[in-house]
Amino acid sequence: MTELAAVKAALKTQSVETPSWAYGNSGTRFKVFAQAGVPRDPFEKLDDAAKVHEFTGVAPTVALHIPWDRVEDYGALAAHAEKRGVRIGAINSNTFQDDDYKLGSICHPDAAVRRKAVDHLLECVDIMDATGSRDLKLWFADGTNYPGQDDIRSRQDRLAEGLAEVYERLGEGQRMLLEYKLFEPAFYTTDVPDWGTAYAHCLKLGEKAQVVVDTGHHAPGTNIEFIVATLLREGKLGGFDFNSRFYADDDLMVGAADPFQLFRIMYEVVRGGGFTSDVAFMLDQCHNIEAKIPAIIRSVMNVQEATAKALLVDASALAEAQAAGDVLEANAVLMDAYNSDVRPLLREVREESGLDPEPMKAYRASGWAERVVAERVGGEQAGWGA
Ligand code: AOS
Ligand code: ZN
Ligand code: ZN
Repeated sequence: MTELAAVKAALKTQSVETPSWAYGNSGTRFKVFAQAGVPRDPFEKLDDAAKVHEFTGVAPTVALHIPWDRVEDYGALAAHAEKRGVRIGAINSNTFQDDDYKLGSICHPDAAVRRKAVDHLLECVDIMDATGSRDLKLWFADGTNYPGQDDIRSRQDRLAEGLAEVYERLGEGQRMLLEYKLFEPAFYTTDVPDWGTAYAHCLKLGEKAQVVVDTGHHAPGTNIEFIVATLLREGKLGGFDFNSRFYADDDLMVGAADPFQLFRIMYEVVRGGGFTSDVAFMLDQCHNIEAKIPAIIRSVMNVQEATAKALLVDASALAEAQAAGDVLEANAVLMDAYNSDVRPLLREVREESGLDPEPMKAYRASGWAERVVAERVGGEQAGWGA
């Protein structure tokens, strides 16, 4: 296989998971702008996600969020997904939208609230069983706002205890993905604020526990690709929540704010063998002012473009320059790949896969947007910004 053929083959195996909540209405705490034609239930979210897969060819799984995607029969939901040509991806838990969780969920000082939170997580594993989902994605809004409000160490103990109970419940082939976030909604301490804390808990729990890197969850200036390289080295990178940020957890389209950072991250993924391993490439975004399905198609394409550039890095030229201590040449090798226009290559990849080379145009021409506006009345709010 030529090098280019290998790059194309790799791009054809790529898969980007789209989140159910990105298809529904969402907003900031100031306003939710409702859009016409948005899904009215989880089944319709899967219909939209199937469109993204149909036009990109690389978005075969859809992350669910419980309770936003709660249904009577999860088997039927999974069957509906399959009928549309997609599968259920990660199950995202929600231990933050209930009055009981004011002081936290599995780190809460009251054992009864902790019980309720853990029970919810166990229910999410039941849903994984029913839908065939592999990953339980955990993000906790737990933390404190004021020094002295609660005991930092005791909260870590409670976290470890709750996670261990859920870990024990995981079945064969199921994983627990623990996400960290620097701050928000808590502002003084956050119980899983960084990759180190997430890593420490996952290490103790065992092999099925892995860390999730949400690209919007770091302090400005954090070198995210270094974190990615480190977690991959340790075999603890479970996946990504991709999105863009300018300020904090902005949840804008991945690759929109800083495509160079996305390239650097994807380069470390490729370098660390993460592209061919079990790393889950998920989007975690909300489309508050832009049309949702095209925004998700654009996001998937942005990940593809960054991946293509990362795959194009001339590894032997880079290694040679690095070994020779040729700083400028090593940097030039990386920048050459980044500055390549990979759009023609991706158009070819799509054509070879029987797809339209231009997913955005093909989606617009499909008439799906007009059809759902006519058919769906009274779309759902995703949950964010409610
Ligand atoms: C919250 O800030 C996190 O990014 C979560 O990953 C996610 O957005 C939420 O759990 C959606 O289900
Ligand atoms: Zn996230
Ligand atoms: Zn987030």
